[in-house]
Amino acid sequence: MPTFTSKSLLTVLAGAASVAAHGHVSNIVINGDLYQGYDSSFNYMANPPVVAAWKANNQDNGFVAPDAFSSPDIICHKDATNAKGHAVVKAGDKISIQWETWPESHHGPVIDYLANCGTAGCETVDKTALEFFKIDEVGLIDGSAAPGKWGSDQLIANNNSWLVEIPANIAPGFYVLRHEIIALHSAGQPNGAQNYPQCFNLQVTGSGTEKPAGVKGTALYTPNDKGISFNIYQPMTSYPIPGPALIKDAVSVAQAHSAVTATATALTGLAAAPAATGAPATTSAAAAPAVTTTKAAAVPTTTLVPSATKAVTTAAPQATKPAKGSCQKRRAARRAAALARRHARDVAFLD
Ligand SMILES: [Cu+2]
Repeated sequence: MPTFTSKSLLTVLAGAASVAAHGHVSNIVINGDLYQGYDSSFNYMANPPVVAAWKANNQDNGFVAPDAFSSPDIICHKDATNAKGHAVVKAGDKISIQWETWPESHHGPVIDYLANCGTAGCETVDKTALEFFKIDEVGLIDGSAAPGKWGSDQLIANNNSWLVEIPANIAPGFYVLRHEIIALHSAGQPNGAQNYPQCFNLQVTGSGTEKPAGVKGTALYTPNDKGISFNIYQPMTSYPIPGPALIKDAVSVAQAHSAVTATATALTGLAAAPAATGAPATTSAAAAPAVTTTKAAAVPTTTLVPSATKAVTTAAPQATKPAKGSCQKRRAARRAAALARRHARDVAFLD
């Protein structure tokens, strides 16, 4: 790992933090239907669109560090608030999660969880009460040559997208999908892992009966977990993916890229999903998710629509600016700035 002592160099790098190529999820695709993610431009709109994605204070595409694993920030990213809408998916169907970009240097596992929101739905649920169960995980794929080939590398190779299947036996209802990449490029240092959780509200349809037990978001990880404190700059034979064990019905799917055939609008409220087939409202009646239909069969070859929703972060992240007169806030800001500097350095030199 390079060490830098030049103050001016650090200053330059700190400035790079706002333009560094980190990521967030720009949309999800279910049976060809594209549901928009949360875009930071929504923060400046009087009437932002209702989306299935949770809002979070990660305009800098930053991360949650291990020292925040017991804070609510780890649940759905910093200061996250409930998505106002939800996407509809039939149990057994797949969701393609599209990141706008992901830096190659940020090697690590890709993990997906669900948490049931109960009868009140996910639009108002208290996030600290959610209990997440794991439905998908890909960690180290090949560790023969450091820093190894990881789930994150598979994601990049798959056009920065990740395919996850909602287990067919999951009971219908409202769920939060918590999708996460954990970047390990600095994880050999204390508090060095970087978690990038992203949340979406789902209405799962179908006739499943399973209601797996889960773990509160603030209890998913600890800073000392073997898969959190981990050095990737050495040959590796295995990697212990952190978090609870996969549920028994979890399905491992081959990564593929979903074609986009329509743009869907997030639904609101607690009404039953529109079509008995679980097909989203915007697709035609013929678009049953069965693979036998000719029209809607997912053909994982077409390139995704160009991301018109790509976030442009021009302003430097000001969230770290301390309020006047608060010692504690100033200390937190200093720490955040130090983290941002380290982050910028990581990207500049490891990318
Ligand atoms: Cu980073």
